[in-house]
Amino acid sequence: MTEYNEKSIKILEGLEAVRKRPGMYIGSTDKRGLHHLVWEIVDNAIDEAINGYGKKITVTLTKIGSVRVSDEGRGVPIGKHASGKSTPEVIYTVLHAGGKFETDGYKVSGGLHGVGSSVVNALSKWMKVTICREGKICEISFKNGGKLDKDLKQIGTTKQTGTTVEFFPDEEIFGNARFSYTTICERMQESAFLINGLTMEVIDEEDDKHNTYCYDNGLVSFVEYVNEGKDVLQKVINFSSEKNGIEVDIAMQYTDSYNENIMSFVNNVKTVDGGSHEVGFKTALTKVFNEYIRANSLLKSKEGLDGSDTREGLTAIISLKIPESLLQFEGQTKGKLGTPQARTVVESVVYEKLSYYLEENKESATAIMDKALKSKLAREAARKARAEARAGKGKGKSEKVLLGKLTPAQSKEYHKNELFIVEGNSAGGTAKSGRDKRHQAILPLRGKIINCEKSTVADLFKNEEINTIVHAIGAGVGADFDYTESNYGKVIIMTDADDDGAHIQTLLLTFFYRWMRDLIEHGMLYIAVPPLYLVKYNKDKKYINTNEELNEFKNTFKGKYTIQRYKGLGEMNADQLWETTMDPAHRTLVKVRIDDKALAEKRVGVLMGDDSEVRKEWIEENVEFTLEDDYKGVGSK
Ligand code: 2B7
Repeated sequence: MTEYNEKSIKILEGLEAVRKRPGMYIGSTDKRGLHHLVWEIVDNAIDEAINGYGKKITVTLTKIGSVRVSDEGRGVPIGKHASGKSTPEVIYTVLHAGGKFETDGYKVSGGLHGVGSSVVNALSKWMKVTICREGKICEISFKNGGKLDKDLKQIGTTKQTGTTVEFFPDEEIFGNARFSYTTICERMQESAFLINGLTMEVIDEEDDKHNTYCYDNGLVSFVEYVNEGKDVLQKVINFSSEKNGIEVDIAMQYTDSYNENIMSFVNNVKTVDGGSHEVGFKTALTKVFNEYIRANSLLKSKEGLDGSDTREGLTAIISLKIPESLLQFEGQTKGKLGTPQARTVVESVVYEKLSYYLEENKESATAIMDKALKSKLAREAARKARAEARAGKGKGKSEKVLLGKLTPAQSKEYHKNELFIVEGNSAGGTAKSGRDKRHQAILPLRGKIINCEKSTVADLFKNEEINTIVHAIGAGVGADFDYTESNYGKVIIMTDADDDGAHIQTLLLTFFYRWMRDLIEHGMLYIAVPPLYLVKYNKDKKYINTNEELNEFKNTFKGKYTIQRYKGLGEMNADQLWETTMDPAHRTLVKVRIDDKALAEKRVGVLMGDDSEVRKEWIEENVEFTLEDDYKGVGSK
């Protein structure tokens, strides 16, 4: 390990740079950016834990809106730095101040690798750091974007060691956005899954609740967690190995669903865009399956299984530890592993261990192979159905029936066109009169949408509503879906702002998530937000979208007013619907995003599973959250 001393910290740049362009350092200044602050601080605590110091990290959301993170590590060094300042002052006020912080040659956690603390300080109204070390309790504080407030000072004695960082995000930068307990819990749980033995505690002082996460066999627990409530084909398969300095740890399990859910991490950082390790994993899977099927004469046709057949219903977590010297990331956001050795190592480990597993566990092997063979059949059937649909495009009778409900847009500039999927016929009619004919198409939903969580391709094609959507978008479905062929640049779900509307939203989201995921991943799926209230005062009026906004109005408005609550889209006339919900200049759209595949998977699972009580609860508590808002993310007409 590299000798760490006060001198190894380099002074490079001032914190003003961070305040000038926060996006450069934390990605954005929305809710995502706000939470990034927490991740940066927590990552330092995780690094310390992975280095072998401290097994517990606590994150507290305080009543006043600050966040406090504590670890039980060695405590940030408290000596003087070469510059004459205290080491903590340098760490928290100088950009790029960071000693080498490594174990066995690999960087161990994500974020800005130790440079994050000063970035967080720069974006905070105030920050307080408490250090327990060498028998002392010392404190240093900063205010107004990282300016020293009170210099490092001993305030007591202790036998313990560790660091506590509390900060209050600057409202000038983040507005009055609030931290989300759920978001923080989810992230801390994920870290606990990845680092065996690490205890993560999250406390919400305002709502007086807390959660603790700690796992001894984390990857297995991770997979069990994701698959909770689903029917599984076998116990979680788990194997780990080391080759050429790369450690591979994998947990996997098949469920009776039709979805593939592979997540990978490198040195505890999620590789959102996959990369060489995932390629190696998939290659091995296909090879092992086809060899097994040949050896056991399970398939007559010459043509073997497709890779996708071997991954249907699969949940897998791949976690790699790669020495820094071999690390290579690609892509705009550096979320894709490039390291070529990762591919060969994962491929050979999976090939070896999975072949062995199948030989040793015949019953599981049969269930898994059966599933893959069924997938092959379904895939071939879907391809045939699609070919037929294509051949008859625009001519066939069925096509006319299917598209009979659609009021198309006039423009041929597909990427500028928007498809509104509208709940109910009457709202559909209003939307039709209110829309911008050139670019907006209206598709009213009449019948019930099928619950896609439990359906096969065949069920899907039998459902008229789904069929109509597929035909209207015109870009295929499932493995054949190609978002570049979409007839619309935006697909917008427009429902009433009530329970039923929320249910329809989740059914539609499930469908898009399962069968047109690329539409979501390319930011083409949206949810319209109709107003909840219309208030009229003097001779003026104002539409209000949330209850908070209404309260604010009530508290600040002096004078007479009336409030009308909109129960549904149908209560608005065409002009009102256009003005409030459809007009790109004034409407609010929520862009549907998949931030976290595991969680999306879990949410969709919970939402669409058999238990309607659980579902109702979830919709009430989480629909807002599930849809992670990206307000005003609209293009111009
Ligand atoms: C790169 C910088 C940020 N640091 C140390 C040592 C321990 C340590 C830290 C930390 C977040 C919230 C509670 C090293 C590393 C600074 O140098 S940061 N623990 N925990 C932390 O930030 N938690 C350290 C070598 C010897 N002794 C202490």
